[in-house]
Amino acid sequence: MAAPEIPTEQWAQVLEKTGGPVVYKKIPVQKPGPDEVLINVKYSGVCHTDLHAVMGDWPLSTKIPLVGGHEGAGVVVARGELVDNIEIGDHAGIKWLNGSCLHCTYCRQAHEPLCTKPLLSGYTVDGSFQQYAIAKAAHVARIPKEVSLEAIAPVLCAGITVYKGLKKSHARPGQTVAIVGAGGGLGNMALQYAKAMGLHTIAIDGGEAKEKACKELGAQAFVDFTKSKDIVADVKAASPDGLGPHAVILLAVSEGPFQQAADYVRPFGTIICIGLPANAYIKAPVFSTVIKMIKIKGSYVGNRQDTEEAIDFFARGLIKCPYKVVGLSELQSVYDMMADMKIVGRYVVDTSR
Ligand code: 8ID
Ligand code: ZN
Repeated sequence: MAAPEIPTEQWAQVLEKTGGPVVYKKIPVQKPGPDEVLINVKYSGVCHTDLHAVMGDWPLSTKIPLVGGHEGAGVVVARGELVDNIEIGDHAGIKWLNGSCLHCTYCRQAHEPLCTKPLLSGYTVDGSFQQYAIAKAAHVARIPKEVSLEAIAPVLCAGITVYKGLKKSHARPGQTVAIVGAGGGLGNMALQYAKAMGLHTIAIDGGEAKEKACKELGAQAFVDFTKSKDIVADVKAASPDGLGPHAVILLAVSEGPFQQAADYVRPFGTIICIGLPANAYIKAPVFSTVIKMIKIKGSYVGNRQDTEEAIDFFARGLIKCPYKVVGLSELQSVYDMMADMKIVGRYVVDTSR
């Protein structure tokens, strides 16, 4: 295949100071290093993590200036001289873990998200809110050509993360999982992955638009946290035998649910913490945690195998989540809606406009 023409300049959204706003401007196109690929990003999902990066509300600093974005789907247009396992023209994805050392004790055991020297897309290295982005070849997601690039973009973080979290919950087909923050980007994906894995779901979020979306995505029950007078009782009541869900997947960007889940998860159940509200703490009563034998775990994105599996579920047509496409130039307005909790599902930006 003839080498594609690569411009020297491109459009990007740049965070020039923590707190924002992001600035839509032209910046140079970088050249890939020996073990890297250059991806012509066509579409990128907007994850709440990108907003955390803008706000600087986590105890981990970002690079500045920063090009955000870590759900970028596109086409490989250049590769370094050491790269021999992905071709120019292949479809590929930029995910949160842009690269890892592949050498530390965690990488050696395939716990790559725990790498001691990780490169994080759109956080410690520039990400996918630009037309040409760089990633380590070992880590780029392989996307089958028949799959829509705009539809798969949100799988590259949201999909992988919730799929991994559901696996780590050890909930089995036929059991019930509560998805907290089900109306958001990760939440919508979690409802679809859970359904594909044969699980019943209780969706928890706020407002009629999110309720409608969650039910369309397969939620058996919806508990509205803005209306419920007793969330613990309502979630238990929504589980088939009233004992509570076998697992809880916490995706909300608020602290409350992280302090409530232990009260409604069923005995021997598992709580998976994924959402990352700023300055928040998890709380559980020692007595009932012990005698109910509850497990509380953190779950952080997924490794390369989880990535392959999450994409495979999508490619088989099992994951259909609604998303809205806007131009990359409109990214700041997406952040504004996200900060107001107004987004149902995911926004995807089209880098051509
Ligand atoms: O690897 C990881 N652990 C990982 C990967 C990707 C994202 C973690 N995250 C984190 C993000 O940084 C963010 O903190 O997961 C969180 C959710 O990301 P998102 O799904 O992209 O955010 P969103 O689309 O804004 O959805 C959040 C939903 O939570 C609901 C909101 O209404 C919204 O729909 N919510 C809130 I805020 N408070 C709630 C509550 N008390 C609630 N839902 C139920 N109960
Ligand atoms: Zn993300």
